[in-house]
Amino acid sequence: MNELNVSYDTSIPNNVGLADDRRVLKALEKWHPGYLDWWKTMGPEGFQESMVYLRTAVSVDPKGWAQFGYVKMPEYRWGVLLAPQEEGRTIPFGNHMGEPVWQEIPGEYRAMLRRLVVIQGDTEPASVEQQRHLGATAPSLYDMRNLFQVNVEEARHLWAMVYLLQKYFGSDGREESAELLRRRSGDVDKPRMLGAFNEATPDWLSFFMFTYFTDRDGKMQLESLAQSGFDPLSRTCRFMLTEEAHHMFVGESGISRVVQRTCEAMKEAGITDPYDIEAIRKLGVIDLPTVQKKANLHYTLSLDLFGSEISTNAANAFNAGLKGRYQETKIDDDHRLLDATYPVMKLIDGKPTLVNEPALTAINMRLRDDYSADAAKGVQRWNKVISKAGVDFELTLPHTAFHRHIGEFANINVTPDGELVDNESFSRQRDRWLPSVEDGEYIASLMKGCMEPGKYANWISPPKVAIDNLPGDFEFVQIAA
Ligand code: BYC
Ligand code: FE
Ligand code: FE
Repeated sequence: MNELNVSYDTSIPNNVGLADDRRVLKALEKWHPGYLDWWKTMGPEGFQESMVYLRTAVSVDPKGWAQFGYVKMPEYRWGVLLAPQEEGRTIPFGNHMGEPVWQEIPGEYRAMLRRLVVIQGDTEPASVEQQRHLGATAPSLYDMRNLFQVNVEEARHLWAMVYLLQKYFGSDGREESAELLRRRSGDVDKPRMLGAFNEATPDWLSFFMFTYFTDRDGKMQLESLAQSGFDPLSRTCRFMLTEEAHHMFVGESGISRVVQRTCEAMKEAGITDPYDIEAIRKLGVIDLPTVQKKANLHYTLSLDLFGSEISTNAANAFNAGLKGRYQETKIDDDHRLLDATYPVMKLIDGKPTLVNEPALTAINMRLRDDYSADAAKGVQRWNKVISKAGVDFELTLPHTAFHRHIGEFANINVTPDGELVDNESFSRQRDRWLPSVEDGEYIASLMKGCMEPGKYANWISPPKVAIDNLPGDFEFVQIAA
């Protein structure tokens, strides 16, 4: 079998030889109906009968892995795809560094690995649930298509983790796979596992922020898991990363178009003060200070996803060779972190201060730093749009101690500039830093579906380039009557 190509000789497209792996095939076939039920009840609301112009993975060859075409979402071919096995790959870090990678799970690491796979798997359907109401208010057919593309691919990422569970974790894996379909984002009794995945994604500005900031946590975590000594996990994450790039593009270009449109409208109306919120909102666009507040919210919720700055879980996973660092193989050190230190942000005398800590327990902090640096790049590009339009305003990322619920800064109040304040002072100023109820209501008032090919809602610019070399007025979704 050519493992670059996907075979369709079973009900589940795959490049892992499922046709010859009856046990796993059977387990997945048993899981499939429950999955489809989940998709129909918790996936995108409405539009399930519409033809959506989606890309589907048909190969894992980096050149030309996807094929575009109209599909009804429930008929999307969710497949199990692993990047090709690398000949002679060795474990790139930790206590087993230099040993050949594992094709089966070493018994002593089973529980740790299962936890990582389950947490990763849990986020994927969670995001689909969070975004399920957005179709009806899409600002264009192009954006609607992007939403649904992200949704079907996150759902495929669930398949990716469920495959690992079913293949390598026996009856525990089957039980976990069932649980992944039972938990629900935001549910009081059966919530999703990580904080950010139980928050609402109430409007399209949040959707763009989520795909920019939270999908980027996905990128960083997948990059770290792609380093894994457990080769099937590494290979599955490597392929997921191919899809991930588009999710972050949707977020970055989405915010860019929002910002662009606001600046344009201000210019046309002769408004120069970006803080003249009343006047700007009369134009039916989203004022830049509100964009900043949404960024503050989604960035900080995403920072929480990196866990505590100091973590023995992270150290154990690193030592075991299960989860590495971002671009592990490109880092110039011993890859075991025997004596290394890393600067960790801590609260000292009321000030967030960098303190050297053993690098091994500071793995989460390091990944979070790599994330912040990566996230800052898009913010710079948004600022270029603003300055080019001649508006005097700059978007920034808040201090990493601001609005945190996990780790060193969970129980204190810090301003976006990194200054420690008391409860009362924080509450008084909260609405200047984070979206207020009123901001939410204003944004909600703009959210009306715009469903004619080539038309875009007033609060967002058309894209400079759409997808698959198609023009912006292409009928990206053929809405079923
Ligand atoms: N919320 O040692 P600690 C994606 C728990 S996103 C709730 O500080 P650790 C995607 C933690 O579980 C990527 N609980 O942290 C994006 C632990 O509990 P237990 C998802 C939290 O373990 C968009 C305790 O606190 N993938 O793919 O070093 C759309 C102490 O933990 C949170 C992964 O995350 C939280 N935020 O690091 C779709 C990769 N943070 O076990 C998809 C796999 C911590 O003591 N996961 N806790 O009861 C991991 O590597 C790690 O579990 C974490 C946490 C990085 C999440
Ligand atoms: Fe994903
Ligand atoms: Fe994603």
